Amino acid sequence: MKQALSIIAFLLLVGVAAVAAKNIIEGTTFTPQDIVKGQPAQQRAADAMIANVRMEDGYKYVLDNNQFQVGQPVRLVFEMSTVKGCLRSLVIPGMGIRKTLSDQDNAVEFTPQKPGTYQMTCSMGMGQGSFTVI
Ligand SMILES: [Cu+2]
Repeated sequence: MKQALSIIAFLLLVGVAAVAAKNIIEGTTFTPQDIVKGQPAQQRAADAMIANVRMEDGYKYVLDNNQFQVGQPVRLVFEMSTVKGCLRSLVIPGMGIRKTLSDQDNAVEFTPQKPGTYQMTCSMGMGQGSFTVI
């Protein structure tokens, strides 16, 4: 009897582990088909392409990754110690983004819908940067 209970407990554990493994695999797998389907950014947030942005030479927004894909969410994270004054007032016209960055809120997210080259500037047009979408 005791042995039978052990076997049942063991089978239950195996079942739980199998379901957990399946969830982990399905939750993190990202295939090209997912991009084509173009799911909403919220659902695909875990798959966002992250690019870090810092200012160089005072007025250049420099991205450590500046090529993105149509349909894949992008998260730009700004290194605020390098982004001063009006350069924190960020505009990316092609993505409909106009945002004042702060130390507490130093990122913007968007999902590119069309290939092309996109400009980013400060609200006065002094700071300049760009990225491409393929
Ligand atoms: Cu400016």
